[in-house]
Amino acid sequence: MTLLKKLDLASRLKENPLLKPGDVRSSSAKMKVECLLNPGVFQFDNKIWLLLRVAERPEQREGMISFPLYDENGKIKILNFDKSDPNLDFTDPRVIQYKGQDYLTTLSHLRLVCSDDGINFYEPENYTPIFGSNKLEAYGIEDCRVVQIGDTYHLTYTMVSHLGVGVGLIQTKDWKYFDRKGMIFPPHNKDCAIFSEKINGKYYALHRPSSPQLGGNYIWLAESPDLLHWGNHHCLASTRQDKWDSARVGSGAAPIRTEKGWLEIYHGANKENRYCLGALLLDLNDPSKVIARSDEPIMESTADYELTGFFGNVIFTNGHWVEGDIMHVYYGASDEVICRADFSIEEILNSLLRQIL
Ligand code: MAN
Repeated sequence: MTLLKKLDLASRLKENPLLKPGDVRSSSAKMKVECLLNPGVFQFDNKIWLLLRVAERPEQREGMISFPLYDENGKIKILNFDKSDPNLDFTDPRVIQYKGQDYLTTLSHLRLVCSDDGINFYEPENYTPIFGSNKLEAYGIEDCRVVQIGDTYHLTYTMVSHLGVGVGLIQTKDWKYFDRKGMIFPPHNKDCAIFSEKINGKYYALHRPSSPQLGGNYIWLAESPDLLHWGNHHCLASTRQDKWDSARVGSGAAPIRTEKGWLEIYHGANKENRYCLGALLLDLNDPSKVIARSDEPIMESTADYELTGFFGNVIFTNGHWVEGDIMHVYYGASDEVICRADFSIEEILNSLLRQIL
């Protein structure tokens, strides 16, 4: 009898993809929604909510590349380039380079959708999107993690501009009024997830600084007295040569407290930009201690919608909610559509603890 290798631990919903670019309105008549991706997830008002990243650009004309950004007055400006221009590098569908300057091919904002069952989502009335609003967000805002501490939701998201990529913090209690706290981790940094509770009197966060020469794209831990000032940084997970996470790693949503430790779902990519998910287990009392880390991905692209799309072979998560042993993970597939896969927390923990026995 031939045993089929179980490819990953994820149970994908048969309803996937749950949301596609055509399912939400564009922010203006001039824009087209190109991708929906990487949602933050939270519970509010007895519903499950996603804070979607909506990536837009104008309808593309033959032979041209057109994309939006905010000018110095916060107004949308469209840049147009002829594809035959030798100064233009557009080999990556996500970024272009022109005369040494990097731009994004789409402009992202954050949009709220909600649901009673975690499967069928709609845009509620009277909740406004969150747009980039200052020069550090001139190329948009992306990939927001949401964590609730007491009655306050903390949003950590990527701020993008020609000055670099950093982490912004926004706080809200009602999802109507947003208190923007500015940049909490300066460039180059992204993938920041705040823990849902203090440990020994301090707040903790995972973050991902990048270092082009020494070091790389690694997951770090920081602590803070007030969520605004962060210090005592430790590197928790670096990339691993010749493995599925050889080029970059970055945290997903807030770690989940389990009896065995803090469980963190992270993404790892190799040199070919194939993004998979893995898990880290951190000590409950001292999260700078890594107890275990997945040797193999717990989820990798296998479904059609994960293999092809705006940027194929990508599974990227920054949001989940937990119901008993089940972790409902929402993820961007191929940087284009929103999907969900469910996992047994116990099964992930067993896969990690088996490795260290
Ligand atoms: C980066 C970010 C993510 C994106 C992945 C895969 O990590 O831009 O938003 O999903 O790349 O393209």
